[in-house]
Amino acid sequence: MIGGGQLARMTHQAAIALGQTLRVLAASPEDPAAQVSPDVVIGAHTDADALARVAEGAAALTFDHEHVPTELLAALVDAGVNVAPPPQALIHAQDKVVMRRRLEELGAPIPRFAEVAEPSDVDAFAARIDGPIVVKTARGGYDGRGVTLAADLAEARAVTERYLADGTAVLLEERVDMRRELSALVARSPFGQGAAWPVVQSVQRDGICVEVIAPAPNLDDDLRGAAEQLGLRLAGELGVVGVLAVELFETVDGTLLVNELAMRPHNTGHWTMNGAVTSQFEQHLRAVLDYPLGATAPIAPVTVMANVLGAAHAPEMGMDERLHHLFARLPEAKVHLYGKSERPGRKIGHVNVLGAAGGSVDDAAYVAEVRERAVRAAHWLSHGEWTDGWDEHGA
Ligand code: AIR
Repeated sequence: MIGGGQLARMTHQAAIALGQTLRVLAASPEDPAAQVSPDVVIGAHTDADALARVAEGAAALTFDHEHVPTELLAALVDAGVNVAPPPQALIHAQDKVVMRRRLEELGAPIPRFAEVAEPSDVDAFAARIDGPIVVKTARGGYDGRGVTLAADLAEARAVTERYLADGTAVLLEERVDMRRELSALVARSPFGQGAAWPVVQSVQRDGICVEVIAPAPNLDDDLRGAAEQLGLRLAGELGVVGVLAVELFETVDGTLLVNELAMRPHNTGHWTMNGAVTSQFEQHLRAVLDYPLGATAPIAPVTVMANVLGAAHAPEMGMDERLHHLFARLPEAKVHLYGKSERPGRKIGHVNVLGAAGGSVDDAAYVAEVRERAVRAAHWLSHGEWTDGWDEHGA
């Protein structure tokens, strides 16, 4: 796997159960996956020699991020490496201009967008959509990086000019009036088998996913079906091998629009580690190795995932002690820590909490209670503070 982050770390965890060993290309021995895999190549994902070394003798080569340059992937394929997903699929997760063009061709629902050759294109687009504009870099962004929700036309223009001056390709999109964000997570094997997990709702703060509710509460049956079918259809049309996340907007008038694609395990699938029969990490490996795919059924009426994000000021209490107190208070919380240093806003772990049997995901009070526990647990791990003022020593 190219990349030594948390996604590689959790894929390694799943590989063990399949009798496999995951070799990782990591930037440093401290990377989350490098800490746990016995088979690590230290190097950059932009270095052809490092890529060749990590691929040598491997059954397949896959990714924990989308940043490997296209020409290096083509060279690996030419050298006979089984690159999964293949570069002609992966390009749609690497380059938002390519993705937008292709989705338009396929008739998938997308926001209005424009490619940009010169700053005056911003004015033309603004005149066409008559509403707020989002400026996105075509490549390289994640977790809100490379995305600007421009306050006005002047800002959209200034941001675009700055990127163009740096030689960074950008695209413009209309800012969608949305009810919420959804994610359709599917997997596809080279044999052509597809599998979809229930569509989930994600909650974002400052462009970063903070919470996922699985399945999405109170989702219209037609929309649920349409989102799943769209995910499976795109996986097939694009020739995806592995997990595909289709990030969606549910608009205020009740339609779906595709926001972004990712071809790897995805934050909106972390709930599957405890909440589904097959986790996204195992499924990604099954697909990449062309095994039959696993069952995707949820095992609780609702599972809530809350991210543990590094606090603005890391708490004095060490993570070990925070974990101790968390487990004492919430024995049902399933914690996944990534072994990362705590920087503000950085994803350092997540917590999954399953709702009790007999509840319904469309029951607002039932879901709110599970969310409250998951968020409380994640906040405690980030901040060393209980959101409800609990005193861990007094209890
Ligand atoms: N990642 C990749 N794309 C989006 C995300 N969240 C994961 C990958 C990558 C890690 O985040 O696992 O390796 C990088 O995290 P950080 O905190 O070091 O930037």
